[in-house]
Amino acid sequence: MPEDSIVDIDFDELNRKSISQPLVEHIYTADPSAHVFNGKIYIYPSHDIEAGIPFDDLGSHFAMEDYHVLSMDSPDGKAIDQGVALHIEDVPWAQKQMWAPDAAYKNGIYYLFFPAKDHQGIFRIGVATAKSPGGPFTAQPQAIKNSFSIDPAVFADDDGSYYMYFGGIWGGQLQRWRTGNFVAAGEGPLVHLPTGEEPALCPKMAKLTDDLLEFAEAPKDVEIIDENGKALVAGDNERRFFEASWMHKYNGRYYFSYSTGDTHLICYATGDNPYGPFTYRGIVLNPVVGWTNHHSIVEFNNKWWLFYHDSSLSRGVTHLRSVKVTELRHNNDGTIQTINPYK
Ligand code: FUB
Repeated sequence: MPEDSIVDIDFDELNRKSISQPLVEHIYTADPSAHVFNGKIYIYPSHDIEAGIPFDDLGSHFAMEDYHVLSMDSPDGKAIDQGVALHIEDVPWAQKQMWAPDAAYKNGIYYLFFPAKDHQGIFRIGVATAKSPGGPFTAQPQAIKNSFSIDPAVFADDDGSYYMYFGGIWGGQLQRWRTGNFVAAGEGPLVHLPTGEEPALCPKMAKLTDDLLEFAEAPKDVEIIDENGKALVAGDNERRFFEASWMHKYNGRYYFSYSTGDTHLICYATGDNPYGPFTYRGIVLNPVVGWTNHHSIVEFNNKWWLFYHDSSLSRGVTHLRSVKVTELRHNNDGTIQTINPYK
């Protein structure tokens, strides 16, 4: 990830123009996955820290070591930090970099899904369970079999099926799995990537087993197509997938949303079933301060909410972000109104 140029920003002015303020300020939080459990909003973010690791294009400076869960009675209420929900020292298979997590509930158990690098330096996705939504969570001893890359988002469909969407290119290593096996050789963010008119790398998805602890099927590509039915190409940086998968369902349609990474947008694509294909429809959120853009979309009290982050509180430090929330509106034709994070 290239360093963003932030030196010229007037942060006091920016914060005045911001459509929302950080939900908490005592810690840095990012990548918010929001869910409604027992009538309350629970947010599962990354917990950003200053680990003193130099910036590089593979995100080594995102060296997070634990997760905290935030809870809110309503989107305009106070966010309460529930404390440490899971620490990397309590995850036997994980070595470093606890990146964007997600959560789910089934049959009296709360599940935390999270990516981290294993002891070979390969991103895997793990599961931890708890009796209450704020944790503490107990990790499974091994990562999910055949899991790889980052940013799990678990979607519970109306028929009781659960699906995980995941993947991220560059630091998220998705490009190293093109053959189906991890290719360790070759350094730098751009190796192994398709280019130009080649089809873009797809995010991945898999149905979960009944106990939500494993994949019930081999991961499949999530195809994102344009209005003519053609797969988005690798050179289409303003529309192609980079990271930060999310799924929500609105009026019976499946909305797959994601970050475009180096063009800093949250985009969305719609389909008529959880496997896709999904047709590109537009932009959910324009770029925020900081390099990354990452979100979740959830319904609460008959309104829809976008949880997202920016680096305004840290005055532009890319790896010190803060989660925020704002209302999201669907138009009558099912499209989403694009949100500008600063007025
Ligand atoms: O928080 C670390 C990484 O930054 C996430 O996994 C990505 O989605 C990006 O937000």
